[in-house]
Amino acid sequence: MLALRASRCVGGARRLLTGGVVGDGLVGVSTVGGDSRIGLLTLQKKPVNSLDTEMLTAIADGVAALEAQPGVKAFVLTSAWEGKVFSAGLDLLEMHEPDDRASLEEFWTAVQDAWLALYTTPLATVASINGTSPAGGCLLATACDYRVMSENPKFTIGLNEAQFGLVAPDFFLDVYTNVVGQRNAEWLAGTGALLDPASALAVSLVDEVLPQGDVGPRSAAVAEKLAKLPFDARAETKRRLRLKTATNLRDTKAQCTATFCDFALQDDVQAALTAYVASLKARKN
Ligand code: CO8
Repeated sequence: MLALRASRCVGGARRLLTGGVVGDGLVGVSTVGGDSRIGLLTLQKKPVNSLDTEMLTAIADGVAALEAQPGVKAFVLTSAWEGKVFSAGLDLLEMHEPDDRASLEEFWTAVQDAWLALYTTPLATVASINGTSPAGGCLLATACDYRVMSENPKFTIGLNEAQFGLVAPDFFLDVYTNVVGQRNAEWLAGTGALLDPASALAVSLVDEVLPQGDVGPRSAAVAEKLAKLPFDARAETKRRLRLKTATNLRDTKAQCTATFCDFALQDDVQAALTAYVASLKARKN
């Protein structure tokens, strides 16, 4: 389990509020500006915070470490790659030509467990979306209680799976629908739309859009406000409101994993992944 590194934040309050690497793990666990009530979970896997099995496990462990830390009431989820990417989503290489079905099952279980950890934590959570956030990145953000996004129009957020021949799994769609509503979810996920920050705000996919430099401080301020509420009442209200969506996944984890593996191992799905991975490489050149 990751240890909380509050002591390493000394003199680093401003840096921690504005992004930056914390420690040497895939995920940094610390506190915001030395405030022991407000945790900071920093995604810091090079180069784009893609979510492979190891990263997903580190996220679940990071949430557990913050929950275990006495006094922590809320945390901010952010990326060390400020101005670039919050998370590029699930690691395409985990799904593309996997070694075997068992490794795919392990990966999908890690996706489920990381999401459940983030979605059901009794701590209050604020996503500080300081970069682009497609697909699995959007899933992480929508697991949080509040979302603050940078206004940079180059950044996008949404479930884009339909654009490249994949189907977003049920729990992705459930939480997306909870946030943007049925009609918006049908249209946006159905077309695989990635939204710029202003469009995301218009459908309540994010709660605030601010200049880059204000995103971290505002996220911390919202977390602070949430931390001041009576903890048990806020946490129990959250638990009740999220119970149905969380239970839907908890009760069907094995079936969800089997469905994902069956789907991902289809020839046409592997072909779609091959084409998409190649398009990312080609875009670079
Ligand atoms: N997984 C693995 N590698 C990735 C990913 C990813 N999701 N995204 C980028 N990379 C790699 C790139 O290929 C590149 O690798 P290399 O250096 O070896 O060529 C490296 O990371 C850096 O990427 P870029 O050069 O593209 O970096 P930029 O800063 O220019 O762009 C972006 C960053 C905007 C994030 C861009 O990389 C991008 O658009 N990535 C793809 C994002 C995406 O569409 N993610 C969806 C993943 S799928 C998902 O989350 C849910 C699927 C659920 C359904 C599954 C059913 C089978």
